[in-house]
Amino acid sequence: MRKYIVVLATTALASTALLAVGVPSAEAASKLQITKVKYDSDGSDAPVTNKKLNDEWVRITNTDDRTRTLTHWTLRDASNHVYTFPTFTLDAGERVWVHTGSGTDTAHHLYQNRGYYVWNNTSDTAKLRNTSGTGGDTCSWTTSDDSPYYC
Ligand SMILES: [Ca+2]
Ligand SMILES: [Ca+2]
Repeated sequence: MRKYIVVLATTALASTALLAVGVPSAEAASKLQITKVKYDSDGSDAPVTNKKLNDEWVRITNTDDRTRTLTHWTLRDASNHVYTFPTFTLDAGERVWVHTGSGTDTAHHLYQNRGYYVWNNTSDTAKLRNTSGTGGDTCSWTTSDDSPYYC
């Protein structure tokens, strides 16, 4: 019986420690959030077309009340395929869609100019990082679904 109680106490301690680690991090404090991801473009992946590549995207929202800069920030997948943002700012409350394929960058649409899909259809993680390689936001998914995924 005594051993049982000790185990319970240890488990409680471990849970508390985990909670403490999970609380306010730079990530939670980020004002630039990955809010939506369409990781599986409509229809079959093959044959690959630029239209389908651009139907694969990550949406980033500036949740701050002031303009935020994304210049030279990075967006990467779990396999470390890295996209580096060009000179770019996002006004308060605005959103930008980062498409996988090619196109002309605008105030709300950026293009990674890739020749193949980058976000896995079954499971993957999108990581947004600042110029120091820290902060930003992360979004993970583990289900196959061609509907946009809300992070
Ligand atoms: Ca995909
Ligand atoms: Ca598909």
